[in-house]
Amino acid sequence: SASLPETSSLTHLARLRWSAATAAFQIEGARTADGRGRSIWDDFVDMPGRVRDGSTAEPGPDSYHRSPEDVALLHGLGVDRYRFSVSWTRVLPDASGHSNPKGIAYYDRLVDQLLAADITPFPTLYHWDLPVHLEEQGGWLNRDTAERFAEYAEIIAEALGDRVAHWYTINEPVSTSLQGYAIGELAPARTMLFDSLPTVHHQLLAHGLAAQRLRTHGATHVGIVNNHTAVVPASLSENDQTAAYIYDLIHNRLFADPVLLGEYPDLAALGVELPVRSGDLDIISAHNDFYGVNFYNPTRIGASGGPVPFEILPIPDAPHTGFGPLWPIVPEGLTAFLIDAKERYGVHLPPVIIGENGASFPEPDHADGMIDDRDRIHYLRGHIEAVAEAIAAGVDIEEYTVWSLLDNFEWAEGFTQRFGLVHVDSETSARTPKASYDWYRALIAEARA
Ligand code: GBH
Repeated sequence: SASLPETSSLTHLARLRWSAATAAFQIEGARTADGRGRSIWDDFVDMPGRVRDGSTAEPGPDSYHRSPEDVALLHGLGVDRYRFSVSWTRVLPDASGHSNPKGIAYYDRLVDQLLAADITPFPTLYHWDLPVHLEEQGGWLNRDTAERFAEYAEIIAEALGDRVAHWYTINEPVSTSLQGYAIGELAPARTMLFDSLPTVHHQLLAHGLAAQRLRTHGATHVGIVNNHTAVVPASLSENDQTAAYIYDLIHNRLFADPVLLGEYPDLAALGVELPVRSGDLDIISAHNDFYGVNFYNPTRIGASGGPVPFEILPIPDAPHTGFGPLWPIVPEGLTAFLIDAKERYGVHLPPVIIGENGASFPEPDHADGMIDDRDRIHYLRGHIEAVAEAIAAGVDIEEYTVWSLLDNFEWAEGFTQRFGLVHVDSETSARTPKASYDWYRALIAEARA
């Protein structure tokens, strides 16, 4: 079960960079250490009943105190790069005004530790942890948040830009807009449905403004990272096809078109308008050194008569992850998405970076010896082969990243879902590499050979 992809696939993967990912709120713990300010995720975890297991992201991996262990694990894997995120409220506890030297020093040390291990630091500026101070002023509904974000980008680039040239700006704006502001599954837990759409434009504007600042501090690799899915209509009926069209519009094109083409898709089908000002789209589309794609699964869509015109359906007979039947495992969906993107965006598609790909399966809370996570190995092998297929079909792909290096705080699912190559005991923070860790290490070595 632990076999590597076939030699023909490995040939296509020879020039790929390899990485593993985490995010600040999911791994750092230490929510009040050294003057860190509160984010919307602190509020979310403190609201009773919001997080499945009632956990608060602490201690979890406690990477704020254990980053040398993380870097040693990355070094053992042999990855080229590490995707982590910077906590806005460690850097600027109140979102503006005074920066916090102790918070910045944590990332400063992490960057030095990575460089000493010959790993390229590839931070994400924003992985969902908006300062509460800004949410109180409307959060991503408020255009001013984009300007505050650019100021934060400048401060962290001033601190790290002499050593860091690779940056993701914003992680999955679609998740923040849809899960955070439209249906309330994620922070800030608002239920505005389509009234949440200004949050799309303001996050994309924030990406564009931050990219400008990063580049003035020596950044050479700057891009956004969007969550994408291959949309499959439930049937050939006109209603299902229309529903699938709308889902593709709001999940994929709404976030990719402005970044890659400098224009929003026609939203007439939704009857909404975005708060776009003259010049915004030039800023949003100006710099794409790469295009970040997080991919987990395809999405089968049928028509619905409810408040939203579509419904997500299981894919009959597909195996699924620990999240259940709505999370089918269909690696061909990744190849299909990548080839479609190349056809849709043509010369406007820069090299693609797979910024996240991975899966959660039921696993024990305590690791008595190595965890034989063959389901995860199977998932990863399938998706890496899918990347090889896309490369063979002519898609320019620069990097593949596993979500996640570590078992961590899975947002509203708390510690109940495990995505790591490394098992983490959420009480003791003890790290134990799983079988998938050894498998990924062998794959990276083999692909380079
Ligand atoms: C990403 O969210 C986030 O960027 C990251 O912080 C998060 O931890 C990660 O995905 C995992 O959820 O993987 O097939 O078991 C994207 C939304 C929703 C995608 C849950 C993965 C679980 C299905 N995620 N989904 S599966």
